[in-house]
Amino acid sequence: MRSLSTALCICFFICLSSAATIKYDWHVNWITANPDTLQPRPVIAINGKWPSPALRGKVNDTLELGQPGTYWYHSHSPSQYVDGLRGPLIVDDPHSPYAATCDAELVMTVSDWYHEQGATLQQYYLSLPGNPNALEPIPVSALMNDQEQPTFPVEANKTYYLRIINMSGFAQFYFHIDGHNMSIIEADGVYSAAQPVEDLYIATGQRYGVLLKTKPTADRNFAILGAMDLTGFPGSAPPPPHPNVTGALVYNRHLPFPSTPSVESFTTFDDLCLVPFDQMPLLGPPDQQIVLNLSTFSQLVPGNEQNRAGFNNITFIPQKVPSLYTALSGQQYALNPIVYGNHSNPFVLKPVVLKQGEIVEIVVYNFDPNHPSTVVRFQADNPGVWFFHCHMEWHLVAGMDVIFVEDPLAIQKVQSGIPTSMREICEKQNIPLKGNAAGNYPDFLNLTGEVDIAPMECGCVLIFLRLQGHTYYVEMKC
Ligand SMILES: [Cu+2]
Repeated sequence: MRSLSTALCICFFICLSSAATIKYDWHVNWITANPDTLQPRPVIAINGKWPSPALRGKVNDTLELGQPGTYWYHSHSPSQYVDGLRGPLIVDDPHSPYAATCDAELVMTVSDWYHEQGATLQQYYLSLPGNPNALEPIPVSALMNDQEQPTFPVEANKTYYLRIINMSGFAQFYFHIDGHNMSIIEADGVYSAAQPVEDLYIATGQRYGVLLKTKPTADRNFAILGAMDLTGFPGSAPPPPHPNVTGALVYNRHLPFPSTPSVESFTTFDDLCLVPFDQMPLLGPPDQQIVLNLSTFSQLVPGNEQNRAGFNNITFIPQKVPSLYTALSGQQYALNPIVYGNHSNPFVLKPVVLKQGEIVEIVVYNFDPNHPSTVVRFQADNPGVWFFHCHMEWHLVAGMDVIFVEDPLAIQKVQSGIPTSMREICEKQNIPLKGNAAGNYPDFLNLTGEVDIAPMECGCVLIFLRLQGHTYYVEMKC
C-alpha cells in the first residue's frame, strides 16, 4: 500500500463576517473500507472516518467565502480522490432566492469506485508500453454517498433542496428519482431560473441544486438511480461490472427498500439552456482570447515512455516551485509568463498572465465530431493562480491542464506571506517557497533545472489555488 509519508494534518478555516471562525482540524490516513461490498481496499480517511465529512459554511461574508452553493473538496495528487479523499463542500445561503421555498435539504453524491488504488491506476494509464492505446481505467462499481443503497429519509408534502454532486474519477452519470420530477435551481454554484427536468446528466466534477416536491402521502419508498453513461468508456474495454447504484427516498422506514427501476432511456436537458437567476447578460466583447487545442501525444523518454495529453501541444508538468509561490516571490517578474515554466520544450505548460478586470474568452477545441468546441467567457476579477483542467482524473494526470495567473501583482499586495501550515507542509517535502519554476532565485529568467519530463511515479502535483480572502485550496502531494 502506498503510505502517506506522515499523518497529514489539514486545517480549513472558514471565516464568517459575524466573527465566527469554523476550524476543521483533519488528520488524514489510510483505513480499510468496502463500500461496494465486493472487495475491502485501502481508502484515505479523515480523522479515521470514511466516507469523508461534508464541509459547511455560511455565506454572510461573501468576501471570505466567495459564492454560495454546492461544491466539493478533493485531492488530485496522486489521484487521491479516487482513493476516497473527497467530500461535499456546502456554502449555505440564508438569502437564497429559493430560501422560502425549501423545507429541508439533502446532499447526494454519485461516484465511480475502483478496487485498485489511484496511484496504480495512474501509472497504468500513463504507461505507453503497458497501455499503448491510452485506455482509461474502468471502474468496478457505482456508489451513492460513497455507499451502496444509501437511504434518505423524507417527509410527505415537503419541498427538498437536493444538492447533487458527481465526485467520480472518470464516469459521467444519469440521475433519476422514480415517480418524481426535479427542478434545477442551481448549477455549479450559480442560481438559475427554475427548470423542470425528469433526469439529470452530471459530468465528472459537476454539481446541481434541484428542488424536489415529495408525494402527499407516505405510503411507499422510491428509488434514486445513479447510472453511469456507458458511452463515455473506451469501446474496446469491458464495461464496468456494476455501473448502477440505487438509493432510496424513504417516506416510511418500515416499508421495503424500493427495487432498482428499469429506465429505458433517460431524458437529458442541455444545461446551456439554463437561464441565470440574476439574468446576467452575456459578457463581451473579450479583451483577450485564449485558444486551447486539445491534443494527445507521447513522451518518448527511454524507460519512462508515457501517454500524455495537453493543450496546444504542451503537456502540463508540475514544477519545482508551486506557481503561486513564483507569483508571490517574483515581484515584477511575476508578470512574465516565462518564470512559470515557459520554454520551448513541448512538455511544459505555457501559462497565461491575465490582467484584472478584463474579459477573457477561452475557446477549447477538442475535435470531437459531435462537440468540436466550447467557448467560455469570464471576467478576470479574482486575482490568483487558477488551475484549469479536464476533470476526468486520468486526463488531468496526463497533463490536460493549464494555469491562469491572474493579476500576480494584486496577489502580492493582498497576500503578504505563506501561512505557517502550508510552509510546514512544503518544508517537510523539500518544496522551495520562492523562485521561478526551476527554483532559481533571484534570477527569475534563468530556467535551468525546470522540470521538462513528467515523472511516472506519483506526479506530485502541488498546486495552490488562491480564493478571495486568504482561503486556500491545497492540493497535497503523497
Ligand atoms: Cu478529459
